[in-house]
Amino acid sequence: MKQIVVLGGGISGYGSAILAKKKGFGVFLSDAGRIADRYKAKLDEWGVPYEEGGHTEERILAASEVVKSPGIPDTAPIVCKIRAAGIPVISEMEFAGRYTGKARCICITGSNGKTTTTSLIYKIMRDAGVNAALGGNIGESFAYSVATGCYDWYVLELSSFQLDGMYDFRADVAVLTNITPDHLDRYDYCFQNYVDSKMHIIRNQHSRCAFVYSADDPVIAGELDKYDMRMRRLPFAAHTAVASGAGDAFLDPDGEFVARVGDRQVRIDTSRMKIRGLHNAYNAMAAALATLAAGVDPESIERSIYDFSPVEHRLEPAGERDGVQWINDSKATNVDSVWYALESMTRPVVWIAGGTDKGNDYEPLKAFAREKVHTLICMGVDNAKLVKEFTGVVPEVIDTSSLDEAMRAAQRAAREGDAVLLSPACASFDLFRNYEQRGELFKEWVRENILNTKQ
Ligand code: UMA
Ligand code: ADP
Repeated sequence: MKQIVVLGGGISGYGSAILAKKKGFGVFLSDAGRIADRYKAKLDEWGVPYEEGGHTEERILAASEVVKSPGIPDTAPIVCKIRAAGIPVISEMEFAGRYTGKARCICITGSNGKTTTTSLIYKIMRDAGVNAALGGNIGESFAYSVATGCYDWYVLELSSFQLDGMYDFRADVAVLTNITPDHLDRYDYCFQNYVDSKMHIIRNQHSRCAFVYSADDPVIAGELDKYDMRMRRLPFAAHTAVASGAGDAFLDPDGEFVARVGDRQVRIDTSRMKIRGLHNAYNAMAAALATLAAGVDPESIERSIYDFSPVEHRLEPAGERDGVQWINDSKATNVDSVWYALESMTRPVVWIAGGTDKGNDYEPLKAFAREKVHTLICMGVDNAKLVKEFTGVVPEVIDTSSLDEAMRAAQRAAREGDAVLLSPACASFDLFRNYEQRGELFKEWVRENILNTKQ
């Protein structure tokens, strides 16, 4: 009997293990750390043997194939040993992709905009009555959905870590939002390695598949000639002229776009969308093209796009009082996402940034900072770099070391008509558990100290 070993007992791992069990393989799950009680309960329920607190080499090296959780780097000693033993290592996506039957997949990747675009595509599909599941780098795992449900479409957000272990998997519709530097620590600090990983999204695509991508992105443009492009190419753009026989989308300077696939088209006035900014116009164009390619009715797509609200922690309105708007963009953990946040601001800005710097180059943010930001509040354990970079660029730079201190400074600095924007450009691990907690605490502070106080 084929023996599957699953490395990692988080969301990805327990889903893969349950799927392996369901498919009748011998299965063993191994986690170097602790497995959460809720995942253990699921593994017990399905009768999957597991270990935690370490990897037992003999059992792991007896595997015919290993399904590796995406958070485990290739440099982990156990992974090196598995490879040295000649045992294939695949990702959860590769594994689950073998058992989807006739279902088709829309797969979304990119450095920024994955979750927003994936959620929008999923909403469009569900609103149109399509039997679709959501998964990948968001929500429940793909493998768990395949094991426990029966769907016609899977809408999958894919991180580069998940794309890395995919070989035979094929995305029927692939969406690539953009490629800018991120996660370089997992790619030998070589940007091209990360780019190659993102481009795996089009692996194995044939002429009936579709590839939706940003034609404005110079990195993607530089990659296209390197690949055999038999699929239908569906570019979207706001700056670069696009004309693809199969279909395309273009945002005109008045903020309207037409997305066309074959002879069906979607027309959107982006000023009527609930998600704002150029980046969200890109995300909406990508979603429109992907769902047109999947055969959804254009009118239904238009309705869903207008109805779609920002995903939590992504330029999420957190409330308004005394003419000051508070905006939670805690998910902006890199420079490019902050660029789009500042780009979308139509009011003077009090900008809260900082956290764990990932070797950021802040230069691209300086033009918008000069134009729109009157106060930068640095919120982190070590703000020296941010303070140095923006002193002289922004009229006022304030150094703080806790959320409460930062929020009080923001409250003092904000004037009627301003926006207070939390868009950190940094990871959250110095002061917070993760970006979600940072965003939650921001919103809670606004509720308690701004919205729920007496006038
Ligand atoms: N572990 C080992 N051995 C090791 C190292 C870790 O056993 O050598 C164990 C840990 O103890 C832990 C488990 O591996 O119990 C964690 O695995 P994981 O980090 O892959 O986390 P999962 O809970 O399985 O979630 C993963 C994705 N996480 C990462 O890629 C870091 C989730 O994306 C994804 O939703 C889920 O699989 C389902 O596919 C999250 C994420 O943060 C949202 N993604 C990154 C991002 O968006 O930037 C890429
Ligand atoms: P991801 O899942 O790729 O991290 P999200 O949709 O969660 O993407 O958005 C992450 C951050 O990037 C948010 O701050 C959001 O406002 C910003 N963002 C969203 N879409 C784009 C885009 N197309 N280009 C650049 N930044 C974006």
